[in-house]
Amino acid sequence: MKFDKKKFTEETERILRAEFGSDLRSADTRELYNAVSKAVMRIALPAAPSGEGKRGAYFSAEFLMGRAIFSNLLNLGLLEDVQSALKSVGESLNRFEEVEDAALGNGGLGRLAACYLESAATMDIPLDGYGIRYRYGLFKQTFVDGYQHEEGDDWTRWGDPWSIPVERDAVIVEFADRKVKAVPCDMPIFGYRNGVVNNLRLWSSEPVKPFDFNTFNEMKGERIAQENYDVTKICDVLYPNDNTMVGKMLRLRQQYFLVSASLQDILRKEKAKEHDLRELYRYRCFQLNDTHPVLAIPELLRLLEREGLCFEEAFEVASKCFNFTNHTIMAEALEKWDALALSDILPDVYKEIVRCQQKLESDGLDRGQFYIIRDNVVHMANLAIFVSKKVNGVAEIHTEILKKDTFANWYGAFPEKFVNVTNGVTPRRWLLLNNPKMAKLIDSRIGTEWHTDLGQLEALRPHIDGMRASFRKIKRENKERLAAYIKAHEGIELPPDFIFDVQVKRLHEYKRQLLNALSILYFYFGIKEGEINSFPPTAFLFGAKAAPGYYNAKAIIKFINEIARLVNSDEEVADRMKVVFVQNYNVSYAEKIVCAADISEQISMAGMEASGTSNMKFMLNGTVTLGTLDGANVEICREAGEENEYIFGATVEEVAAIKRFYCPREILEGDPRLKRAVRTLIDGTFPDEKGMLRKLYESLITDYDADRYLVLYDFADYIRVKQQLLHDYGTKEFERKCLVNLVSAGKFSADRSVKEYAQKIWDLQ
Ligand code: 26Q
Repeated sequence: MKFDKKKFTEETERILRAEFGSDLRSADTRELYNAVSKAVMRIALPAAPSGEGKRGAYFSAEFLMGRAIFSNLLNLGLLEDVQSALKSVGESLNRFEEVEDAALGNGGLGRLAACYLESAATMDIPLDGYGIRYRYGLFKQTFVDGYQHEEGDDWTRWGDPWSIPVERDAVIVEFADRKVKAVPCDMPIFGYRNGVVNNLRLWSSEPVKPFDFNTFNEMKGERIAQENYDVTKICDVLYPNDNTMVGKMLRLRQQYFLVSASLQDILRKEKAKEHDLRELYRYRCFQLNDTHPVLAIPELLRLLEREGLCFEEAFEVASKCFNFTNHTIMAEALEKWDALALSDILPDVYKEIVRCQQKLESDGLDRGQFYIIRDNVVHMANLAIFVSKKVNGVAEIHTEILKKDTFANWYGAFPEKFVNVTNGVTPRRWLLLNNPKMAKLIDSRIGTEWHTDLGQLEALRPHIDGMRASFRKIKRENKERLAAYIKAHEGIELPPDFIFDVQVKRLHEYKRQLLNALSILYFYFGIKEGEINSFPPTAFLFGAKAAPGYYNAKAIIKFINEIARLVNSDEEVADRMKVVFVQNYNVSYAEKIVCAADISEQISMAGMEASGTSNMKFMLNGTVTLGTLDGANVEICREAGEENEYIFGATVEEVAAIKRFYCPREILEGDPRLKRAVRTLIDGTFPDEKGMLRKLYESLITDYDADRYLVLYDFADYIRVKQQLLHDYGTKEFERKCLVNLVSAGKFSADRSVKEYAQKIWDLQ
């Protein structure tokens, strides 16, 4: 893109004057942010939208976009130009680090959607996102006395200069008890330096009727306010659950609102082009991002029948348009709805679901094994599998578990539906943007084609030894930068020459942050008791949000914060250990952390983590994995060689057998120091006025199904491998491992993933 510095500065000044009455000298950060972003939008947006051909739609309740400004500038090729233009007027892009993240997602599934949109635009694949424009994104987290506190996330506090409201495309969404207006707001998705602009369309809810002044004057104002409130409430807030299901009716309304608005919008456009809706599959395909948007299936049936198709015809179209991605094997995260509640709120949609159930029966599928509705519960995953053309898992091991276990019956009946597409991450945000010096180092050795063809990193292999010194220096600088940020935001000092051992992800028992926490106490007591004499200086870093209603997850946060306080205030270990749990871990924090880590902790119980995607981000930045053979870790090992990772713990095959005779108490009795660490949950070492830590203890030792996730079972092996890793750190061999990880990361580009979707599933291009 040709950049005219003078024009850009003039445009920025014009916007400052017209919208804020300020100028470049007097503008505050918010004003400058808006003016710069809008000036860029004017340069970057094409005059006409992209044209013909089949398009894919990614339906997702979550898009965890993060901050737009830096990645948009990078992709438009304007990052350096805008930086220098601002510099010449005494300003800096760094000021925009204060800008809020768009956190319209919880974790992996939402971030994956964001990476896929960016990669699709970069790969010139016609894919648009459809989601909800939550008024408040994922809550902001602080710690008070070590407990998590949540606050609303007003992510548009400074406006949203990267979005365009499109009032003319508004549609009406009908529930049994009320109608709602859905108004779209479009976020352009810029491909990396290729001129492609795809779209993310996010819907907001508004009252249908414009404000009625007469009724208001007749003193019914209160009632109107109430009605408007109910309606707009649909998009108020993102549900902060990750991998657990809570059957909230408002969530049902959110989901229907999203899919009904999106499908009406799409059908309207197809009709305007005079396309025959019986052939919709020639023009459109829909990816269902987990069970959350699966109501799209009965909604499409309903809409097509309204257009004159019979059920059989509509079903045929739907079964060629829809595909379904599963992101979890946990039963509690698969959406289910109470049939009565659903038929109350969405009677016509429910009727379509009933017809799908009838079709399933008339197709001769055994009612005992195959059902969409059973005991008055609607199983959205089953509906998705029955109707979709393809069903995919997100890593090889995960897809195998789906086929053998979770959906074994469906796989038996429809083997051709099941495919794997291993997740990926966009190398633009997760290397070029977050680690520019490393990117430059790579450029200097192999050029820049790897930016859009990550497999080319392989060409670095012969350069590994020659890059070690520069790699070390860059990693060190990234650690200094992170340490300064943590000092400023958490008030804790981390010496950059410490090993940075990092676990960042949502807080969930299956992810086993508790295993990591207990290992820290174990090392700490070992040092204090004089049993561990040499321990390399290590900083243990955590970042995680717990769902506000997830009691044990919150207890684990409290536990780790108490461990941090104990360790960090103990002079005796100050030169060997630090522990920090950063507050409000989000995409922007991740960008700073991922490039500064020495160890990537991926320690879920085998079989539980569908893929993981931070594992890929760390790998791409030259970090070894300390992990189990779970999710994409398996493929990371295959790509980099298992000898370059630190693998421990029970395998999926072993887990089931272990659980049959498992007794966590026996393990404690066999390891006094582990016992001491576990007993800190109940022995008064830490304040526990709410009894949270005691509950954690019970979940590990005394509950029925105690230690469900084999924390204690895997403990000894974890310690063994972690000690080996800490011992290896700093050697030539270890640095080689880091670089082998980086050069082997090619497979984990989201570019590869979206191309696989386009070929195996969407039949695009
Ligand atoms: C469901 C019903 C009601 C309320 C909430 C939910 C809900 C919300 C979010 C269920 C699941 C999620 C999110 C799941 C998720 O993020 N899964 C992760 O997806 C990643 C991308 O595929 C994988 O890498 C992770 O392994 C997986 O945990």
